[in-house]
Amino acid sequence: MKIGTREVVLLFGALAILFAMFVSGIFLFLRFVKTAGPAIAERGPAPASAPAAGTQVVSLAYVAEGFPMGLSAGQADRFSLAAARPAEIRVIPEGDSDLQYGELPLGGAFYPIALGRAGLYLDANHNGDLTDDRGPYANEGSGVFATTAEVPTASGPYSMWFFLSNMGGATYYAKCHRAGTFPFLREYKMVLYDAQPNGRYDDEPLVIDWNDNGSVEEGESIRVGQDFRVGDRAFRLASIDPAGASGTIAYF
Ligand SMILES: [Ca+2]
Ligand SMILES: [Ca+2]
Ligand SMILES: [Ca+2]
Repeated sequence: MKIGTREVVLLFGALAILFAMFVSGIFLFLRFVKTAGPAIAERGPAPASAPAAGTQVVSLAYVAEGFPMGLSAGQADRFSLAAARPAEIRVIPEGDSDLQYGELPLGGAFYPIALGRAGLYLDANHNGDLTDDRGPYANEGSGVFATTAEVPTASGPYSMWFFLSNMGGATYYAKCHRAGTFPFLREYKMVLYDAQPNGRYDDEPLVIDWNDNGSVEEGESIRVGQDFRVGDRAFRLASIDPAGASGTIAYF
């Protein structure tokens, strides 16, 4: 078969069209990749001020004194004192034998105590010996008996105002509290106070001073399980350590 000039021109023409289609295809592809780029970049990491969803543990340090944010103190359930010495108390102080005995309820434990002329004895180490612990705590009150006692619990110290109640028996309120900061956008002051005194903090609200005025207002007392917002972010107080050393906050 003889190939004429006409056929050669047609062949080169067809090749030229195919080549043009191939080149324009590459340009279209490159254009697509170029426009797809920024859309991927926009789905990158969120700004530093907005933490990813998850949980954060915030620490709350022991503070021995003060009524933070003007929080008011409640009294612990009253408990009785009696002259009969419990079997577990083996050693009592010499010269102070006319004692009234009882058990101080605190943080799920019971601390044997005795009240005598010298003041309050506390068997903090639970060994039945009232003479090898801190104390006795002398009367500091203007009534029958009241004193500041710092109980060394298993989870740390707990300072209280211990007193004999006008209603009978003994009771106390917390002198200590826990304090820390909630770090989101800026540092907000936080406090935990054992307002229903039982040596436990997981039954208390976490107070966050949103308006930084040193007192507690509506919306600043947050209970375990409660949601709250800072700006456009939602949070939940997931838990509070019974000993008050920390709180866990969930971010959404
Ligand atoms: Ca002891
Ligand atoms: Ca409590
Ligand atoms: Ca406030």
